[in-house]
Amino acid sequence: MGAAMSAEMIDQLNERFGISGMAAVVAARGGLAAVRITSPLASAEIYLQGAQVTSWQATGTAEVIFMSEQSRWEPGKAIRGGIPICFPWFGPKADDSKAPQHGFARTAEWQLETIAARGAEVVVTLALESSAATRELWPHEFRAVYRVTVGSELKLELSVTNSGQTPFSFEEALHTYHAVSDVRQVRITGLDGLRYLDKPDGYQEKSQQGEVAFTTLTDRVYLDALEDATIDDGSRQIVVHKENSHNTVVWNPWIEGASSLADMGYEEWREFVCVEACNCRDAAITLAPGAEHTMTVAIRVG
Ligand code: TA6
Repeated sequence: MGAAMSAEMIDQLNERFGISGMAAVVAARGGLAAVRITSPLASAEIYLQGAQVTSWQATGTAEVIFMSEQSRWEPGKAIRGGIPICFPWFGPKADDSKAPQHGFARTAEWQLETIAARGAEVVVTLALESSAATRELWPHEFRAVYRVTVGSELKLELSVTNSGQTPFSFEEALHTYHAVSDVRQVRITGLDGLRYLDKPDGYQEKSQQGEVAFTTLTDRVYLDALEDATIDDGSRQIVVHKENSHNTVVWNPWIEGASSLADMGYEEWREFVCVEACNCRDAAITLAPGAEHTMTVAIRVG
Protein backbone atom coordinates (compact mmCIF):
# COMPACT_ATOMS: atom_id res chain seq x y z
CA MET A 1 0.00 0.00 0.00
CA GLY A 2 1.30 3.49 -0.76
CA ALA A 3 3.43 4.59 -3.70
CA ALA A 4 5.81 7.55 -3.77
CA MET A 5 4.01 10.72 -4.84
CA SER A 6 5.64 12.60 -7.71
CA ALA A 7 7.40 15.92 -7.08
CA GLU A 8 4.80 17.56 -9.34
CA MET A 9 1.94 16.21 -7.24
CA ILE A 10 3.64 17.46 -4.08
CA ASP A 11 4.04 20.92 -5.63
CA GLN A 12 0.35 20.90 -6.56
CA LEU A 13 -0.60 20.00 -2.97
CA ASN A 14 1.58 22.84 -1.74
CA GLU A 15 -0.08 25.26 -4.17
CA ARG A 16 -3.51 24.14 -2.96
CA PHE A 17 -2.94 23.75 0.79
CA GLY A 18 0.23 25.67 1.74
CA ILE A 19 -0.04 28.73 4.00
CA SER A 20 2.79 31.17 3.43
CA GLY A 21 5.13 31.33 6.42
CA MET A 22 3.06 28.73 8.39
CA ALA A 23 2.69 25.47 6.47
CA ALA A 24 4.10 23.88 3.32
CA VAL A 25 3.73 20.51 1.59
CA VAL A 26 7.24 19.31 0.75
CA ALA A 27 9.15 16.28 -0.52
CA ALA A 28 10.73 15.17 2.77
CA ARG A 29 12.85 12.10 3.72
CA GLY A 30 12.96 9.54 0.95
CA GLY A 31 10.97 11.94 -1.24
CA LEU A 32 7.83 11.16 0.78
CA ALA A 33 5.28 13.98 0.97
CA ALA A 34 5.02 15.77 4.31
CA VAL A 35 3.40 18.86 5.78
CA ARG A 36 6.01 21.09 7.43
CA ILE A 37 4.63 23.57 9.95
CA THR A 38 6.50 26.60 11.28
CA SER A 39 4.01 28.60 13.36
CA PRO A 40 4.84 31.17 16.05
CA LEU A 41 3.87 28.56 18.67
CA ALA A 42 5.58 25.43 17.38
CA SER A 43 7.13 23.52 14.51
CA ALA A 44 5.97 20.10 13.38
CA GLU A 45 6.10 17.61 10.52
CA ILE A 46 3.40 15.19 9.36
CA TYR A 47 3.99 12.61 6.59
CA LEU A 48 1.03 11.85 4.35
CA GLN A 49 2.07 8.20 4.52
CA GLY A 50 0.35 6.99 7.64
CA ALA A 51 -0.65 10.59 8.55
CA GLN A 52 2.40 10.15 10.74
CA VAL A 53 3.54 13.01 12.94
CA THR A 54 7.35 12.79 13.04
CA SER A 55 8.19 16.00 14.88
CA TRP A 56 6.62 18.50 17.29
CA GLN A 57 8.57 21.19 19.08
CA ALA A 58 6.80 23.95 20.94
CA THR A 59 8.71 27.21 20.59
CA GLY A 60 11.35 27.43 23.32
CA THR A 61 11.32 23.70 24.09
CA ALA A 62 13.34 20.74 22.79
CA GLU A 63 11.91 18.18 20.32
CA VAL A 64 9.25 16.05 22.01
CA ILE A 65 8.91 13.29 19.40
CA PHE A 66 11.59 10.61 18.91
CA MET A 67 12.58 9.53 15.41
CA SER A 68 14.99 6.68 14.69
CA GLU A 69 18.02 7.61 12.59
CA GLN A 70 17.68 4.16 11.02
CA SER A 71 14.06 4.61 9.99
CA ARG A 72 13.17 3.53 6.46
CA TRP A 73 11.63 6.23 4.27
CA GLU A 74 10.07 3.98 1.63
CA PRO A 75 6.47 3.88 0.38
CA GLY A 76 4.51 1.30 2.30
CA LYS A 77 7.21 0.75 4.94
CA ALA A 78 6.33 1.82 8.53
CA ILE A 79 8.31 4.85 9.71
CA ARG A 80 10.16 4.06 12.97
CA GLY A 81 9.32 6.70 15.54
CA GLY A 82 6.93 9.64 15.55
CA ILE A 83 3.27 8.85 16.20
CA PRO A 84 2.21 5.77 14.16
CA ILE A 85 -1.55 5.32 13.83
CA CYS A 86 -2.46 1.72 14.67
CA PHE A 87 -5.81 0.87 13.01
CA PRO A 88 -8.01 -1.18 12.60
CA TRP A 89 -6.14 -3.68 14.82
CA PHE A 90 -3.40 -3.37 17.46
CA GLY A 91 -0.44 -5.78 17.42
CA PRO A 92 -0.75 -8.92 15.27
CA LYS A 93 -4.10 -9.48 13.51
CA ALA A 94 -5.89 -12.09 15.59
CA ASP A 95 -7.09 -14.18 12.62
CA ASP A 96 -4.27 -13.60 10.10
CA SER A 97 -0.62 -13.90 11.12
CA LYS A 98 0.45 -12.63 7.68
CA ALA A 99 -1.44 -9.32 8.04
CA PRO A 100 0.70 -6.24 8.85
CA GLN A 101 1.27 -5.66 12.59
CA HIS A 102 -0.77 -2.74 13.96
CA GLY A 103 -3.07 -2.66 10.92
CA PHE A 104 -2.73 -0.91 7.57
CA ALA A 105 -3.33 2.77 8.49
CA ARG A 106 0.30 3.57 9.26
CA THR A 107 1.55 2.47 5.83
CA ALA A 108 -1.38 3.79 3.79
CA GLU A 109 -1.32 7.09 1.87
CA TRP A 110 -3.76 9.41 3.69
CA GLN A 111 -5.51 12.18 1.77
CA LEU A 112 -4.65 15.71 2.85
CA GLU A 113 -8.03 17.44 3.24
CA THR A 114 -7.30 20.83 4.83
CA ILE A 115 -4.58 22.94 6.40
CA ALA A 116 -5.98 25.87 8.39
CA ALA A 117 -4.45 28.59 10.52
CA ARG A 118 -6.47 29.11 13.70
CA GLY A 119 -4.87 32.10 15.34
CA ALA A 120 -1.25 31.05 15.87
CA GLU A 121 -2.16 27.33 15.72
CA VAL A 122 -2.19 25.23 12.56
CA VAL A 123 -4.80 22.50 12.08
CA VAL A 124 -4.09 19.74 9.54
CA THR A 125 -6.86 17.30 8.56
CA LEU A 126 -6.15 14.02 6.77
CA ALA A 127 -8.49 11.19 5.81
CA LEU A 128 -8.35 7.49 4.95
CA GLU A 129 -11.30 5.65 3.47
CA SER A 130 -11.94 1.98 2.81
CA SER A 131 -10.77 0.78 -0.60
CA ALA A 132 -10.21 -2.46 -2.50
CA ALA A 133 -6.78 -2.64 -0.83
CA THR A 134 -8.15 -2.21 2.70
CA ARG A 135 -11.08 -4.53 2.05
CA GLU A 136 -8.63 -7.31 1.17
CA LEU A 137 -7.29 -7.06 4.73
CA TRP A 138 -10.44 -5.95 6.58
CA PRO A 139 -13.88 -6.35 4.95
CA HIS A 140 -15.56 -3.19 6.26
CA GLU A 141 -16.48 0.26 4.91
CA PHE A 142 -15.06 3.11 6.96
CA ARG A 143 -13.89 6.70 6.85
CA ALA A 144 -11.11 7.76 9.24
CA VAL A 145 -10.37 11.46 9.80
CA TYR A 146 -7.27 12.57 11.69
CA ARG A 147 -7.06 16.14 12.90
CA VAL A 148 -3.67 17.39 14.14
CA THR A 149 -3.60 20.73 15.94
CA VAL A 150 -0.09 22.15 16.23
CA GLY A 151 0.36 24.78 18.92
CA SER A 152 1.81 25.13 22.40
CA GLU A 153 0.38 21.66 22.85
CA LEU A 154 -0.04 18.92 20.24
CA LYS A 155 -3.64 17.73 19.88
CA LEU A 156 -4.52 14.59 17.94
CA GLU A 157 -8.09 13.55 17.15
CA LEU A 158 -8.74 10.23 15.39
CA SER A 159 -12.36 9.86 14.27
CA VAL A 160 -13.62 6.62 12.72
CA THR A 161 -17.03 6.38 11.04
CA ASN A 162 -18.77 3.19 9.98
CA SER A 163 -19.80 4.07 6.41
CA GLY A 164 -21.10 0.56 5.71
CA GLN A 165 -24.34 -1.31 6.32
CA THR A 166 -23.14 -3.70 9.05
CA PRO A 167 -21.59 -3.16 12.48
CA PHE A 168 -17.83 -3.62 12.93
CA SER A 169 -15.35 -3.61 15.81
CA PHE A 170 -11.86 -2.11 15.57
CA GLU A 171 -8.79 -1.47 17.69
CA GLU A 172 -6.78 1.74 17.55
CA ALA A 173 -3.71 3.37 19.07
CA LEU A 174 -1.75 6.58 18.71
CA HIS A 175 1.63 4.95 19.26
CA THR A 176 3.67 7.97 20.33
CA TYR A 177 7.46 7.72 20.69
CA HIS A 178 8.29 10.41 23.29
CA ALA A 179 11.89 11.66 23.27
CA VAL A 180 13.63 11.31 26.65
CA SER A 181 17.20 11.91 27.81
CA ASP A 182 17.64 8.32 29.08
CA VAL A 183 14.80 5.83 29.59
CA ARG A 184 16.66 4.49 32.64
CA GLN A 185 15.97 7.84 34.38
CA VAL A 186 12.30 7.96 33.33
CA ARG A 187 9.43 7.70 35.82
CA ILE A 188 5.81 7.63 34.65
CA THR A 189 3.05 8.71 37.03
CA GLY A 190 -0.70 8.50 36.58
CA LEU A 191 -0.93 4.72 36.21
CA ASP A 192 -0.65 3.80 39.90
CA GLY A 193 -3.13 1.15 41.02
CA LEU A 194 -4.22 0.18 37.51
CA ARG A 195 -4.39 -3.40 36.29
CA TYR A 196 -2.19 -4.14 33.29
CA LEU A 197 -1.40 -7.01 30.93
CA ASP A 198 2.32 -7.76 30.96
CA LYS A 199 3.17 -8.84 27.40
CA PRO A 200 6.69 -10.21 28.10
CA ASP A 201 5.13 -12.37 30.84
CA GLY A 202 2.47 -13.95 28.66
CA TYR A 203 0.04 -11.05 29.11
CA GLN A 204 -0.30 -11.96 32.79
CA GLU A 205 -2.63 -9.51 34.55
CA LYS A 206 -0.79 -7.52 37.21
CA SER A 207 -1.32 -4.36 39.24
CA GLN A 208 0.78 -1.20 38.97
CA GLN A 209 2.39 -0.21 42.26
CA GLY A 210 3.40 3.44 42.25
CA GLU A 211 5.23 5.04 39.34
CA VAL A 212 6.52 3.12 36.32
CA ALA A 213 10.30 2.76 36.06
CA PHE A 214 12.36 0.94 33.40
CA THR A 215 14.97 -1.72 34.06
CA THR A 216 14.25 -4.18 31.23
CA LEU A 217 12.04 -4.78 28.18
CA THR A 218 8.71 -3.20 29.17
CA ASP A 219 5.51 -3.80 27.20
CA ARG A 220 2.27 -3.31 29.10
CA VAL A 221 -1.38 -2.69 28.26
CA TYR A 222 -2.93 -0.74 31.14
CA LEU A 223 -6.65 -1.32 31.61
CA ASP A 224 -9.25 1.36 32.47
CA ALA A 225 -6.49 3.92 32.08
CA LEU A 226 -8.43 7.17 31.82
CA GLU A 227 -6.22 9.68 33.61
CA ASP A 228 -3.27 11.72 32.38
CA ALA A 229 0.10 10.00 32.29
CA THR A 230 3.18 12.13 33.02
CA ILE A 231 6.62 11.15 31.71
CA ASP A 232 9.44 12.62 33.81
CA ASP A 233 13.00 12.01 32.63
CA GLY A 234 14.60 14.23 35.23
CA SER A 235 15.00 17.14 32.84
CA ARG A 236 11.39 17.75 31.79
CA GLN A 237 7.86 16.43 32.09
CA ILE A 238 5.69 15.38 29.15
CA VAL A 239 1.98 15.15 29.98
CA VAL A 240 -0.22 12.80 27.91
CA HIS A 241 -3.94 13.61 28.23
CA LYS A 242 -6.51 11.29 26.61
CA GLU A 243 -10.23 11.25 25.88
CA ASN A 244 -12.23 8.16 24.83
CA SER A 245 -9.23 5.88 25.30
CA HIS A 246 -9.56 3.00 27.76
CA ASN A 247 -6.04 1.60 27.47
CA THR A 248 -2.62 3.15 27.84
CA VAL A 249 0.25 1.10 26.38
CA VAL A 250 3.76 1.60 27.76
CA TRP A 251 6.68 0.21 25.74
CA ASN A 252 10.40 0.32 25.67
CA PRO A 253 12.22 -2.55 23.91
CA TRP A 254 15.38 -2.25 26.04
CA ILE A 255 18.65 -3.27 24.47
CA GLU A 256 17.59 -6.80 23.54
CA GLY A 257 14.39 -5.69 21.85
CA ALA A 258 16.03 -2.83 19.97
CA SER A 259 18.80 -5.07 18.61
CA SER A 260 16.12 -7.12 16.82
CA LEU A 261 14.74 -4.00 15.07
CA ALA A 262 16.51 -3.34 11.76
CA ASP A 263 15.25 0.25 11.74
CA MET A 264 16.48 1.23 15.21
CA GLY A 265 20.02 2.27 16.06
CA TYR A 266 21.99 0.28 18.63
CA GLU A 267 21.86 2.95 21.36
CA GLU A 268 18.47 4.47 20.45
CA TRP A 269 16.48 2.31 22.88
CA ARG A 270 17.54 4.73 25.64
CA GLU A 271 16.18 7.80 23.84
CA PHE A 272 12.43 7.17 23.90
CA VAL A 273 9.47 5.77 25.75
CA CYS A 274 6.18 4.91 24.06
CA VAL A 275 3.08 5.95 26.01
CA GLU A 276 0.18 5.17 23.70
CA ALA A 277 -3.50 6.09 23.81
CA CYS A 278 -5.22 2.87 22.79
CA ASN A 279 -8.49 0.96 22.61
CA CYS A 280 -7.61 -2.72 22.20
CA ARG A 281 -8.62 -6.28 23.27
CA ASP A 282 -11.68 -6.04 25.53
CA ALA A 283 -11.79 -2.27 24.93
CA ALA A 284 -12.10 -2.60 21.12
CA ILE A 285 -14.71 -0.16 19.76
CA THR A 286 -17.88 -1.41 18.06
CA LEU A 287 -19.65 0.92 15.62
CA ALA A 288 -23.15 0.51 14.22
CA PRO A 289 -23.69 1.65 10.62
CA GLY A 290 -23.33 5.44 10.48
CA ALA A 291 -21.86 5.70 13.99
CA GLU A 292 -18.63 7.57 14.73
CA HIS A 293 -16.01 7.36 17.50
CA THR A 294 -13.27 9.91 18.25
CA MET A 295 -10.19 9.24 20.39
CA THR A 296 -8.28 12.34 21.43
CA VAL A 297 -4.75 12.85 22.74
CA ALA A 298 -3.21 16.12 23.91
CA ILE A 299 0.53 16.22 24.58
CA ARG A 300 2.19 19.11 26.40
CA VAL A 301 5.52 19.79 28.00
CA GLY A 302 4.97 20.29 31.74
O1 TA6 B 1 3.08 -0.81 21.42
C1 TA6 B 1 3.96 -1.81 21.82
C2 TA6 B 1 4.14 -2.81 20.68
O2 TA6 B 1 2.94 -3.50 20.43
C3 TA6 B 1 5.29 -3.74 21.03
O3 TA6 B 1 4.84 -5.04 21.34
C4 TA6 B 1 6.19 -3.68 19.80
O4 TA6 B 1 5.79 -4.65 18.85
C5 TA6 B 1 5.91 -2.25 19.33
O5 TA6 B 1 4.49 -2.13 19.46
C6 TA6 B 1 6.45 -1.87 17.99
O6 TA6 B 1 5.75 -2.52 16.97
P1 TA6 B 1 6.28 -2.30 15.44
O7 TA6 B 1 5.35 -3.11 14.60
O8 TA6 B 1 6.19 -0.83 15.16
O9 TA6 B 1 7.70 -2.79 15.43
